[in-house]
Amino acid sequence: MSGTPTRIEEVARLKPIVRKMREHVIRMITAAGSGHPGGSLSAAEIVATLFFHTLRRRPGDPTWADRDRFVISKGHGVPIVYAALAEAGELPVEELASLRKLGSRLQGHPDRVLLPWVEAATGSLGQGLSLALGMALASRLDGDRYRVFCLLGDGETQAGQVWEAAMAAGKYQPANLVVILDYNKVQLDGPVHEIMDLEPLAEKWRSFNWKVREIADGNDLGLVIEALDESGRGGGPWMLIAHTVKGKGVSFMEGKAAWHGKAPTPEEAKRALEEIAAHG
Ligand SMILES: Cc1ncc(C[n+]2csc(CCOP(=O)(O)OP(=O)(O)O)c2C)c(N)n1
Ligand SMILES: [Mg+2]
Repeated sequence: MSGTPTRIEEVARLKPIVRKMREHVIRMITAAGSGHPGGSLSAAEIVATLFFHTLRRRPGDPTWADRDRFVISKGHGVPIVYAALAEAGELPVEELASLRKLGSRLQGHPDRVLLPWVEAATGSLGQGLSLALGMALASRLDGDRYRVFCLLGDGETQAGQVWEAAMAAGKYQPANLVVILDYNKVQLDGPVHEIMDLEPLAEKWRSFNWKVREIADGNDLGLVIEALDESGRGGGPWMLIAHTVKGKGVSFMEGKAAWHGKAPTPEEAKRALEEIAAHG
């Protein structure tokens, strides 16, 4: 067969990659003895689609000037990015076990100096969208040579700086900025709607002059691919509200704030890996 793959073919190609990424997340956080499984697992389909379908990148060349940029603003979720880089062949799989170790390139939050595959040091929540907006405006000055994608957490969008960036993007209208919100409904210590409800969320972003599209199930590869295909063609700024499940793929982690920032025990990791292998 030749030509552009169909969406069904892309889903079939990405599915085993997503499963392996989830396995890497469990293994590396267990080896580290600390980390954030919940928000890494909820974003697996989004990050896999970006790295293996959407982003224009050059293997082995992290600073290629025309690469599409991806800023993971919810920096604590970076294990899912390390997992994608390992599957893409940019990081040795064995290195994943060095997560959060002193001197490792794989810090608990991304470090661009140590690891140029990540675009920005993030993890102080609320800052990544401002960085991404700056990159998108720079791209426009450079003749729109690259696109900029940014992943936000839902709890993260309670930070005021997110709305400053939202307002600035509404004014400057960077066509090549695409933001994906990992709307997993859970933040560090409880449900988002109880701590500081975001709703009506789509209306808020629309009123800031953004194009808004909801992804009814952000853990459904076909829906994620479809949304990124549309928004990746320009016409932004785009806000894709992806309804996801925190801890997706591991039944005892799903929807539980307790698994926001805790490593599984070796026994829990074994159960998690069995489930991912069975259903992933
Ligand atoms: C400015 C700032 N305040 C607090 C924290 C601590 N913190 C780390 S993760 C987190 C919760 C984030 O929730 P959410 O955005 O919903 O992340 P996800 O569910 O995707 O893991 C908090 C408060 C931080 N990293 N930065
Ligand atoms: Mg959340």
